[in-house]
Amino acid sequence: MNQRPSTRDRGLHTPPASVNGALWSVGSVAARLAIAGPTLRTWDRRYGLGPSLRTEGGHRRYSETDVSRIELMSRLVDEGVPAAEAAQVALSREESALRSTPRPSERKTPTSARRTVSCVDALVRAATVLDAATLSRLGGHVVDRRGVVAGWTQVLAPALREIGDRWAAGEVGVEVEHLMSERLGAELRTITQIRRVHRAVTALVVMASAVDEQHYLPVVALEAALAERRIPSVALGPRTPAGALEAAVVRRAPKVVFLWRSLPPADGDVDSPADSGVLRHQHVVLGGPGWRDVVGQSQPVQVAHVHDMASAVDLIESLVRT
Ligand code: B12
Repeated sequence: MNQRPSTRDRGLHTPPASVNGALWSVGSVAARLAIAGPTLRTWDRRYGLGPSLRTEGGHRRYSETDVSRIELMSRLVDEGVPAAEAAQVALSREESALRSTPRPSERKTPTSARRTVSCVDALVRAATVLDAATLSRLGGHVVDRRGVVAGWTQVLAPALREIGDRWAAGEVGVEVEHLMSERLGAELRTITQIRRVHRAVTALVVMASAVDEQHYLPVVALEAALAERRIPSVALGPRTPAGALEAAVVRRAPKVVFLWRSLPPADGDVDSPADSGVLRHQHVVLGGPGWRDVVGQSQPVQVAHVHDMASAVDLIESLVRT
């Protein structure tokens, strides 16, 4: 608190000039963001989410960065993030990242979409700065509140796509992808654990990623989504060798086998599950863009290709319930 500017802006919506840029009173921030003044004071007292400056008389004076933090807090609370957690996210956000966030008036999107955007933004930023705690908190919150299918489709997958695009553009390193998958995967596995369906003797579904396929998070998400519907499954992991998958199928006799492939096989060969002799009694469901070469081929086993999480869960549920 080095600066103690004397201001007379109480109640005005336009901030006074200061050596540090614009400063806003509680009333101005309240009017600008449509948040009650007492709420702003509570957030300051309870969570330390307050102004950088006070006048000599002790009145709060918010800088543009302070206002951006309050605005992020408000959006997260609107989304349903508990206030204490929202405050931690807002306080941990770096100043440069806050300033690049468009204001609601600049977004031209409806409120519900804005809430989703703010969660995607917050996840992307947390991943970019390798903020593991925020990734876990927000990721967990999103799937708890929205459910796995909606949480994955509306928030987690868009955030992952954005990080993938930033990796492809050379803006972030692969460690960001690793940490993000690790933290989100842990939160999704918590859902599966809570439902305890993995303890069931019968695994109705066996899932894996294809033999040379490192991408696996969609399988972890699908496992959690099936657990929400109380459908027990066994997920074998990334890069599952064909022989291991077959052994699991023989042992657990599932009704459905789900296989994920993000990338086509490196050697260009089509590793169609139809090549497997043991999959003849199962429904085979393929997910991910890497299977495109298999599609359209005549298959001796029943093979379906699904293109999103909701269709995958619905199809698998209908197959295991028949
Ligand atoms: C996390 C991640 C990783 C992690 C994976 C960790 C893990 N446990 O899964 C790690 C770091 C290991 C990794 C490695 C690699 N990755 Co990577 N990775 C990703 C990232 C960011 C998310 C992957 C993911 O979960 N995707 C699932 C969802 C989020 O993707 P989506 O596009 O929305 O999915 C579409 C459909 O699949 C479907 N869908 C979405 N969810 C679900 C769920 C179900 C059940 C179903 C059925 C459908 C479905 O809807 C979408 C619309 O079509 C993606 C970015 C991306 N766009 O996917 C890159 C991405 C897939 N990776 C890519 C690459 C190049 C690699 C590497 C080759 C190089 C690298 N980055 O190091 C390696 C090697 C991988 C290998 N040989 O297997 C590229 C692939 C480009 C391409 N098509 O050729 C991507 C697209 C990044 C990019 N923009 O360039 N990766």
